[in-house]
Amino acid sequence: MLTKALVILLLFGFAPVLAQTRKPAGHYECPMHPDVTSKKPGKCPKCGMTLRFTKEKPKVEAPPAETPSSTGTAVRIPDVTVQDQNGKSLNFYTDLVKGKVVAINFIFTTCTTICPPLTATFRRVQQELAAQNSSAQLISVSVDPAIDTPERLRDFAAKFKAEPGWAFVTGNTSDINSLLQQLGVAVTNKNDHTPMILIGNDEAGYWTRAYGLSSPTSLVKLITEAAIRK
Ligand SMILES: [Cu+2]
Repeated sequence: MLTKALVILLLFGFAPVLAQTRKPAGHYECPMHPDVTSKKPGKCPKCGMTLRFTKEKPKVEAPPAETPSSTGTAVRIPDVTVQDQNGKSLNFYTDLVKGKVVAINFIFTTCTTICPPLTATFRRVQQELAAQNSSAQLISVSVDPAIDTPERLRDFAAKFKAEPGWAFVTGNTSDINSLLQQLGVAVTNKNDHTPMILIGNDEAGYWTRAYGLSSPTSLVKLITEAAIRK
């Protein structure tokens, strides 16, 4: 029965199948360049990263039409409860993002691949921002909240000589997962996490994405550009 039904549905194309069974539709997308999409797996022609399967977002999540952004990325920052590296409880949006210029990256402390260079890059970004008297804040969100306790994040922050103005955050798994999801960086396997950085000016409603392993100078430039948006 099922096979016959499938054959019939295949004959009539995929659209009716998807509509009738609500199977998740999707496409492959570059974690760095969401405008790069493909029906097949492959690599991003812009940055060479492996394209990631992305479920088509339900229509209800469509961003409000008036949201301005250079990349067309609408970012709504959830106000979930998080803990920083000092064990302080914070509301992500209200305490860390509201009214500020921020750069956010995504890390986990036991990562042996891209997190150390991502964090070292952020460290240099912080130094360059300080040299320019910038008030931009840095945020590193753990994609492994079950393991990354505030204590672990504190050690990690110390290892990379993070200065005040750089929050390392963790929280309960469901809060962090919903945060990652809404920021568009959720992954099923933490080892596949994105080297993407989100740079935003909350007051201006301006958000852009950057490759987290770009040169610190080019990231600082993007942050400075975000800061002067009105
Ligand atoms: Cu990593």
